[in-house]
This record gives sequence, C-alpha cells and structure tokens, in this order.
Amino acid sequence: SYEPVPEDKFSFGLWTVGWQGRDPFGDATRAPLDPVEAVNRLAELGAYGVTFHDDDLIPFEATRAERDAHIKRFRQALETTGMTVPMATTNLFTHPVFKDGAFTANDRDVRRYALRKTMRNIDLAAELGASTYVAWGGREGAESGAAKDIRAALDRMKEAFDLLAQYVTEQGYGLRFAIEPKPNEPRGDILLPTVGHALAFLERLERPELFGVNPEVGHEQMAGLNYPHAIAQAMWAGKLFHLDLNGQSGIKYDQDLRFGAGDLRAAFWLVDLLERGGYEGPRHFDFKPPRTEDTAGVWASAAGCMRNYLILRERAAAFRADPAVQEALRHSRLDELSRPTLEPGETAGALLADRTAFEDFDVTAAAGRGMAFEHLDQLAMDHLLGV
Ligand code: GLT
Ligand code: MN
Ligand code: MN
Repeated sequence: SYEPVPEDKFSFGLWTVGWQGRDPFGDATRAPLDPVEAVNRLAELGAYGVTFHDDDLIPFEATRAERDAHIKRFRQALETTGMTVPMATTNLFTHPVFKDGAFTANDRDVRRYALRKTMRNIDLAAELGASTYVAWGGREGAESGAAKDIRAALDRMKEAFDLLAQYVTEQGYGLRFAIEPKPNEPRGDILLPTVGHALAFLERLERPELFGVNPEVGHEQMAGLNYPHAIAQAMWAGKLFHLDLNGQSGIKYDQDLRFGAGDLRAAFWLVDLLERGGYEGPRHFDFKPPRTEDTAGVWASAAGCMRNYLILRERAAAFRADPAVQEALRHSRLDELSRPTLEPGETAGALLADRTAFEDFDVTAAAGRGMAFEHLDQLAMDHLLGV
C-alpha cells in the first residue's frame, strides 16, 4: 500500500503547507496556517517530522514572552502527536534588512545581526532535538558586477560558518550544517549556486566534518543539472546530510512542485539511488502547493508528495529485482564498472608492461561492442509506468 508511516521518515517544512500563495505577481490566496494545525495534519497524513525557520514558528516582531508561548504550544503539539524536528533553519531572506544578503551583506552590522539571529535559532533547534541545521543563502548574491566582491563575500561566508561551527561545538550541540545551493532567485546570481560549488566550499572551512549539503531537486534542475548525479556525488563524498524533495519542469523559475511532478524520470532514479545507496536521513519535502489550491488542496498536495515517493520506491525495487533487468545490467557491463581498473597492487610500471592493455588491445573490436543501454532504459521505463 502507499500509506506513509513514520518509519518512512517523511518530513515537511512548516513553510511548505503553510505557504499562503503570495508570489511576485499576486497576493495570498490562502489564510495563514497555525503551526500546531500543520503538525497535527502532517502527523495524521503519516509524516514523522516537521522542520521550520525561526520566523515560521515565531513571528519576526514577537516579544520574548510571545516567543516562549509560541514555542510552548509547538512543543505540546510535537509531544501529543509524536512528531519530531529533524532539521531547522534560519530565515535570512524575508525581512528587508537582508535585501543585500545576511552572512555576506556588504553592511557589517547586518552580518553581525544575521549571526545573532542564527545562533538564537540554533539554540532552539538543539533544544527541540534537531540533528541538522540547514543554511540556504538565498539573498547571498548580486544583480550587478561591482556590487559584490565575490572573493571577499566568500571570506565572509567562511567566517560565518566557522563561527557557527565553533558555537555548536562549544555548546556541545549534536548539530551538523547542511548548505543548500540554488543558482538564482531571489538574487540574480546566488553564491554557492550548485551542489558542486558547495562541496568545494565546505572543504575550506575550519571544521569541514560538520558541513554537508542539502540539495533541492528543483534547484539543480534550474541550473540544467542532473539531480540524481548531484546526490550521488554528495553521497560519494559522505556529504548528503539532508535533502529537499520537490518537482521542477526544466530550466525556469523555482517551481517547488509536489514531489513526482515535473521530471518524473529523474524522481525515479533519485528514489532508486536513495533506497539502494543507504541514505538514512529524512525524506524532506520542500514544495509549494500551487496558489490555485484551497486548504483541502494543500493536504492533497502534501499527501501526493509521500504517495509518489512510495510508488517510486516500489517501482524502483521491482526494477532492481527483475531478472531481465539483472541480465541487462550485465550486458551493459555495470558489474565491470565496479571492478577496479588495476589489479590489486598493480603499479604504473606493471600497466606499461601489460601488452594486452595497449599493444595487443583490439581497439576496433572494443569500439564495435554495443553498450545495450537502450534496452536497459526501456526496462526501467516499463517498470516506472507499471507495464
Ligand atoms: C525557501 C527556499 C527553500 C529553502 C528554505 C530554507 S526556505 O523557501 O526556497 O529552498 O530550502 O531556508
Ligand atoms: Mn529548499
Ligand atoms: Mn525551491
């Protein structure tokens, strides 16, 4: 059955089901959603976790007493439902003060404020038992060339992450950071635009072991990239700390469709990869129920994210279990790719001495061997379509 259960580890951002449908061209089409109601409904639907930005839970202008009251109600809802908070993050993009960025704003006092806002929410994340802290730098970027010294901005980004890592270490919090790349929107060009940029950047930090990535389906696809490939490289690097599942149709604005909408074949390969690759983190949805939807449509959209994941999980497992697929994989020589190119202990000298590798190698015969990928891919298509 495609009924989600907590063991499936599905989680949702409060800002996803809570999105009121405000876009650059139109006002909100839905009323605000009480975070407590979100927790209750998501639990009923079979999710195990909920994630939040500080401002999703506690209005930006709240007094200290109001803040405490919001947290108390939220905690009670978590306790009643058994829902967890696997991840939290900071809103460093909505308020006008962040118009030129947060950790990399040209204004130094804005950068100091951004660090304090983040540290305050890190305390709350740790209190609520989160293990991952996401950092999406949506406003860290520029629209014009002289406006941002990119090398200086990367220095400031590193400074911010080094400080935050030192803070969680000193506090003894069991938190790790996951950097979320995005190529553009809301800035014309955003820093750390792809998974590859983020992976390279985080190795330059003082405590790289505390940093991984939070790749979002649509964000890599906005850059024209292959999301399952990005996820595979993050896994290979031991850096897939978290991920944002949603749907996107090609290179255009960030659509945040429900998971499974948009590029369905990429979604199939993604689920195949996550399930076979031993990813044990949350299956986290970062989508926006379209503004055409009323409240019922919001919950239908959320349920659809999980249902599509479960359908794809079943189809991917059937694909891998099919004897015809296993034979096709052998014909395509996937087993050979897993075999090291050199013999154990073989040196460059030994390879040079191996005449079969070069002098006697039949290049023409090798070039003539078909890879049989089309047959293999059609088997995948048949399984995906349930044929
Ligand atoms: C925002 C953004 C998302 C990020 C969230 C984390 S908020 O909605 O579009 O991709 O994951 O800050
Ligand atoms: Mn996201
Ligand atoms: Mn997005």
